Amino acid sequence: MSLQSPLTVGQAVIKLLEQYGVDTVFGIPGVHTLDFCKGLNISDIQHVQARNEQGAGFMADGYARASGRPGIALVISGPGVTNALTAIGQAYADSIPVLLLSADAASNSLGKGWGVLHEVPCLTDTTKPLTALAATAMAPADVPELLAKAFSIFASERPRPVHIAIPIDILAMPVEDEWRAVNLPERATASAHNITTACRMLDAAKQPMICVGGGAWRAGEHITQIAEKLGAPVIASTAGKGIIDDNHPLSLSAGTVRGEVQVYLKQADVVLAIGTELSEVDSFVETLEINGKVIRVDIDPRKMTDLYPADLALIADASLAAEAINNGLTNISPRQQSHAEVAAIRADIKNNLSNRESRHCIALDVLRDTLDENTIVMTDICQLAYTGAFAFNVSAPRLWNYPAGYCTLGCGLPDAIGAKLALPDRPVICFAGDGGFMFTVQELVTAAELKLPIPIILWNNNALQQIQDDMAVQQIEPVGVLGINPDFIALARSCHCSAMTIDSAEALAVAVRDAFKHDRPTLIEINETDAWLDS
Ligand SMILES: Cc1ncc(C[n+]2csc(CCOP(=O)(O)OP(=O)(O)O)c2C)c(N)n1
Ligand SMILES: [Mg+2]
Repeated sequence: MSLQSPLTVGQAVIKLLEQYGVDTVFGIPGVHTLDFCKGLNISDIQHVQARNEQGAGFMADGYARASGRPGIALVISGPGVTNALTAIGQAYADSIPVLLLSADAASNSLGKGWGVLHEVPCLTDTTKPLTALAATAMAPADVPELLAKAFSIFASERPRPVHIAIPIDILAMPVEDEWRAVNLPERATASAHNITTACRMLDAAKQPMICVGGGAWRAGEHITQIAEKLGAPVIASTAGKGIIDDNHPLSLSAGTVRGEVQVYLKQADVVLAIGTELSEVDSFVETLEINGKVIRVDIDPRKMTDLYPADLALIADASLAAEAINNGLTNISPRQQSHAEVAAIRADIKNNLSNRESRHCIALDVLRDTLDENTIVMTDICQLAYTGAFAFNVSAPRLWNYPAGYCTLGCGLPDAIGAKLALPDRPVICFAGDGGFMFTVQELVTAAELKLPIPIILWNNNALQQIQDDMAVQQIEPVGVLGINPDFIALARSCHCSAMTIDSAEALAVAVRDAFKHDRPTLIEINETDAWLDS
């Protein structure tokens, strides 16, 4: 008999996470998570102390968004979960694999309303609508089974978040047997028959077009070859930006939002939509006008019959399907006019920029020239990011991360922290507006503590500008959009960061270059009305 006392469930969970390859968890501990903390003490997993669980959730999202590896948020029951839920909503909307691991009240109290600490009568009911799975472990043996389910969903299904809640009495129970990670299943591939049909339809098309979304992020090489074989222009969702290089002559970048691109899409006779919902958040119209036949490739069968019913439905992993389609397309002459049409649309977009968008472009051009090509951009929800979606070229997927799906303010900085921790050798930069930045500004302290060299481009227009603009369109006098701001420079410095205001293009380039050499984040404030942004 072993003299060593068995691990508690809380400790064994952490050891099992290690087996699944987890190296970092983001959270804030509480009296309910002490058994998890004991586990962290006997593991190599780094615990990152966020300053609010919403920040922890976004960091887990950013970690997963940048790397493709599941991000883990570890929180207390009740407020820990409800604070993190906004970030879980973001991961749900954009199909990002995030595990929300929480404590729960003691199992004998669940659902009874005794008023125990951090009580939510049924905690997983709060997370169910925003997760692929939300479940409470009611015995130690439930825990490895639920974790296996979580990692299996991440590996083989649409990778949406999972919430596992473990009551505090269960967390403290001994684990007598040894928990082992399971072998994870792979994603499905399409039938040979459907691949052949897709190839025939594309071969016969007079004006094929391709729409790519975040689900296709590993399929870039094959999609680029399909586009070249067909001479098919490619339109990306914001999540799909860079899957084919934005600089490619067939790329319309994440241009769905532009009228110029929407008009062009109407003309296609076959649209190959891969790993994309074609959702409203990318176009700002409820339903795009698509007159051609639609071939949809999606891992989620429920997408096939929604706003864009598929004429041909390939329920499959995007990379596997794209590879098979690419291999099936032989002896095709590419449509010749597409290059010139794409160039003309991109020129039109440039000529039709609003004054505000032109100001964004001046700064974005400096940033593009200054940043390494492999820099990961994590944006908050702000007008600078809306313009960047079609005007800031990236050459690979997941370099441009603008979480348009849930479109929640405050994601930028904590997402950048998560990305930097997932891929420490890669430069990571954050773009934020003055309004959104305030939602999670306290995470500056987290980034400073971790000595992360993240430049934060703060686009300051002293307004919730997008909403003020929306009000102006409807002739509504501004309501709640012009509140005062803090002194951002003083605020950042008080959070142990460097900070400066920019007054020229050269100063911006120098500030960004220097920021990557620092042992802390640098807040770089750009005032929208400054003269250097006049074109
Ligand atoms: C959590 C949340 N609350 C409210 C909104 C609505 N909203 C969308 S954009 C926006 C303005 C954001 O202001 P800022 O970050 O300064 O960016 P700007 O529009 O000025 O570029 C608001 C309030 C939202 N998207 N998310
Ligand atoms: Mg603003």
